[in-house]
Amino acid sequence: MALIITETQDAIGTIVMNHTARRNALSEALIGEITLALDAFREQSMRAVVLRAPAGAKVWSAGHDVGELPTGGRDPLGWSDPLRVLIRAIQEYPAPVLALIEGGVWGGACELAMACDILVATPEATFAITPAKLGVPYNLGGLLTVLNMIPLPVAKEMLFTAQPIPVAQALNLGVVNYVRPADQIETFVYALAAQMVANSPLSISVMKEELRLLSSARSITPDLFERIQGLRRVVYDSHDYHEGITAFSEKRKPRFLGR
Ligand code: LCV
Repeated sequence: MALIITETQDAIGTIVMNHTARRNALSEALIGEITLALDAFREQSMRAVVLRAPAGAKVWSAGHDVGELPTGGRDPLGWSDPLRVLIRAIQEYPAPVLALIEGGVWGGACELAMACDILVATPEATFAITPAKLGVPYNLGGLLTVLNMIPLPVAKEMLFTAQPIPVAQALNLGVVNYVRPADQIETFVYALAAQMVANSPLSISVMKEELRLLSSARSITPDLFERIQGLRRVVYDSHDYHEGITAFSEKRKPRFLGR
């Protein structure tokens, strides 16, 4: 069963995440279909991509498929983790990717939305960054995506509370470009995409890549890298990480012991 719906029109490719039974949880299978669609759009020289859930969705995406997280002893968000692969695919796609957001955006799906170039959401949309709720040590690249989008105090609030923020706050912060009602958002997003499609695709793709390189340019020493890896290993090897994952699958609140 296809987990996405794709269409192309006027050099704009559309990907509808359509695994609604699992609230578009970003499973390896769903991510695989999205990345294949992006490859096809690149082949077809699509000059803009719209990433969305079905119209009227209450959940844009429930984030990383928790059932696919390792149960301990292995970095849950390593370089080759499907979510990391998807984030890079979006950031490296050589044209604007517009997130059309309806409903709740959870966990790694927040990073997916923030990896897009333009975010347009309905008034009902919410954003929750949830590693702390699961006991997950979010990875450095993921935190950099967040930090490039959200002022530090608000990023810390979102990371430490794991609670959703309303789209009005996201708009005030500049995380979201526009808020439009559900009955107008589709027309608005495709008109915005059409404006970009009419401009030079070479100029836009180069500027998108320059901005990606500039926003990820950070000096990090081997000592610093190894210290961070060690800190994160303590977490994903901990009782609390295993408890967070287990509690989620057992549909109960986790009991974190701080070890
Ligand atoms: C697997 C799911 C999921 C799911 N995985 O529908 O950022 S990090 O570090 O935290 C990263 C590791 C990450 O992204 O973790 C995931 C963070 N996501 C969340 O915490 C959201 C978890 N989901 C929910 O809170 C609810 O599903 C929402 C509020 C999104 C929707 O609630 P609703 O009542 O509409 P259900 O909860 O009934 O979900 C429908 C089915 O999808 C599964 C869920 O287990 C259920 O499966 P069953 O029908 O087998 O019970 N599901 C939902 N989210 N992230 N599976």
